[in-house]
Amino acid sequence: MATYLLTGGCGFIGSHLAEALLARGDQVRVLDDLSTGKMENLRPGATLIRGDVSDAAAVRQAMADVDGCFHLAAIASVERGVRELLVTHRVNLSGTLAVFDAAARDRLPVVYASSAAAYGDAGPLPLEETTYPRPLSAYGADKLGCEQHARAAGQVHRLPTCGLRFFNVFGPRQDPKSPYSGVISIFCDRLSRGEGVDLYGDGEQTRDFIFVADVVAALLAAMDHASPEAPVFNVCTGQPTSVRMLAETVASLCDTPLEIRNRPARLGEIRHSLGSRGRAEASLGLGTPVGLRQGLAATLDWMRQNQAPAAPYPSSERTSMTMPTQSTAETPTISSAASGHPSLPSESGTAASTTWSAASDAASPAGTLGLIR
Ligand code: NAD
Ligand code: UD2
Repeated sequence: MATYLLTGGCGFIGSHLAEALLARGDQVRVLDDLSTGKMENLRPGATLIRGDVSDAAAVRQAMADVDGCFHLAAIASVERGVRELLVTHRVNLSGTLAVFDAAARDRLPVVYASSAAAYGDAGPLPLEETTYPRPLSAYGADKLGCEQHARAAGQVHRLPTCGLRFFNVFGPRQDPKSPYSGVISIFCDRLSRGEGVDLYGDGEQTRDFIFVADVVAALLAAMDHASPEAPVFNVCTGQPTSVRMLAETVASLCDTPLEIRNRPARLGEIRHSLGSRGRAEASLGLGTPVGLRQGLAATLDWMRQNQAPAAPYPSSERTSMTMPTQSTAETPTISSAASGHPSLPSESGTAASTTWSAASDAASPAGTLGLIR
């Protein structure tokens, strides 16, 4: 049994990783400022330190006595990086440096989230890790910066790291309501309600959509590959899907007519994004990724269980679950999902549950794929 610091553990991907670590008996300490993460994403059994990853003292404190760190905390939005350059840079690059600095003291292994955004408009497709990156956004440039600093920390401090370039990740718990939501969460939310969807541009742009369970499998495997050589791996399916095809597939799974509202193409968008799985398959030993339809069915299944208009608890009980607000990270607030929130609702809105798959297994065939491998 190991103890891991998981930054961003109240976010979409982090909550699934926490679940997988806890299920195999590891201890999970989460560092999260709850800026985009949610308290209800804190998995029962995990401990939360509410603090800012760019606060070096808070990170050092959170890193005490752990065996390694999964670093996922970031402002995961290209658009916010455009509007709030210095804020996102502080979290996305300086926050990663704070993690590397704290880990370097004891040479603790760090697995961190990079992004396909580091490639920008590099080519040709599929993108290999050896492709020369050409980021198009500050977000992508900062993620590439994390990789460069990982290499430098490996050379200077012998810090073992492993970077994962996630492509377009989707699955249960991805928030469809934020202005930065991923297209799959938006389409699943709208179409499962019988509403229309917006299509930016001609809809023929393609993405490499990867289900969150496969991302978790890559994160777990990467911990054994952290090294001072600072390896970097794509986390992708190698399968392109056009946005129009995606809309049609979700509509057919929802058994609803597809109403498309055509919108102008987003500025600065990448036309095609497709990764090569070769290096990750060879080194991390990853299996065949979950198919798009299967992942979509699981996502829709979760969404239907969470779209009920009535909240699972009366608002007064929800208020009691809220963490005390804190203005600085110098005195991080610590709480435990198990002891502090014994009645955290499961995503099905029923009794507390430690795993998402337990609720969904019974509810749909898609649930049989589970999230933990
Ligand atoms: P998310 O927004 O759901 O999770 C990010 C978490 O980090 C949240 O819980 C948030 O509260 C926390 N956080 C943000 N700023 C923080 C700060 N200053 N201090 C402490 N915690 C902070 O996003 P996600 O989709 O789960 O992304 C996880 C990681 O994966 C990020 O590093 C992101 O850049 C990367 N990534 C995601 C995708 C994707 O498709 N979702 C693609 C490429 C890379
Ligand atoms: C994703 C990541 C981003 C970065 C980038 C790497 C998300 C949310 N964003 O940006 O953080 O890692 O990949 O290259 O995962 N679209 C529609 N209708 C909608 C919403 C989106 O047509 O309602 C289109 C959009 O114009 C784009 C595609 O769907 O062509 C995917 O959009 P996205 O926001 O899910 O992700 P992307 O690839 O822009």
